[in-house]
Amino acid sequence: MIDLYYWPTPNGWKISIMLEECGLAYNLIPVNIGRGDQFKPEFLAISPNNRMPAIVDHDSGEGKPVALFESGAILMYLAEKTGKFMPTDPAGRRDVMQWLFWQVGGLGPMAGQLSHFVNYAPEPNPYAHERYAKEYDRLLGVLDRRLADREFLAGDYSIADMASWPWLIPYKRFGQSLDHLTNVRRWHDAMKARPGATRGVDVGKDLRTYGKPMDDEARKVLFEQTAQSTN
Ligand SMILES: N[C@@H](CCC(=O)N[C@@H](CS)C(=O)NCC(=O)O)C(=O)O
Repeated sequence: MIDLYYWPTPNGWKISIMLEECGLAYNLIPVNIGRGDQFKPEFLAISPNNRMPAIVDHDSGEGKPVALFESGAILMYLAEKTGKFMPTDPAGRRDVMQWLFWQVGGLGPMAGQLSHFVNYAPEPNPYAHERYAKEYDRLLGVLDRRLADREFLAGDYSIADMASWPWLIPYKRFGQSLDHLTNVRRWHDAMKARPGATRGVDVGKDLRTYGKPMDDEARKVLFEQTAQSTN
């Protein structure tokens, strides 16, 4: 069985989507990031960056449980474990990896910063807002051109799509339109039509705080972290 340390946000959805798509059994362990669960010692032992998602695979086949943090690493691990959603030929694998890394190093962080300045900044910051809005738009332009002559990001449906789609879902909330991005729109609709992907996004729906107004306690836990933060 796999323990999934999770809170329903775009980064969490990447892994719930993969687990649902693979049909793997898992045990959901909520990590309420607005209440500081990410700083509990038992969670930090698995995820020292105090971020979810994380997993512990008790059936790793390696003679002991495997613990992993960072969504990209978890997706690669699950793809290798199941032989699903990542090609095994070197060229196909490289293709998936470059788009997976594009997501974890680009689309995710930029969308996350945009979300911060659109939804959570205590006062308007036009420079930061515009900077991240343009960068998010630029990245969606890259995605749109990539999808111009293919159905999915890299070969068949893969972990690169599962990593990227969650950061498209809240596009309206980020003040973004898909009107000028025909290929992204088609891909977004194709992802939405996949039962496994939508089941993944619905995991822990009743716990969802993402997209709702944030209270002072959550704001303090999430936005006042420093090198000294351990709880
Ligand atoms: N690079 C990480 C990012 C994960 C991440 O940012 N998770 C957020 C929620 S979307 C989190 O756990 N935040 C807790 C905190 O900021 O303390 C990954 O891809 O797994």
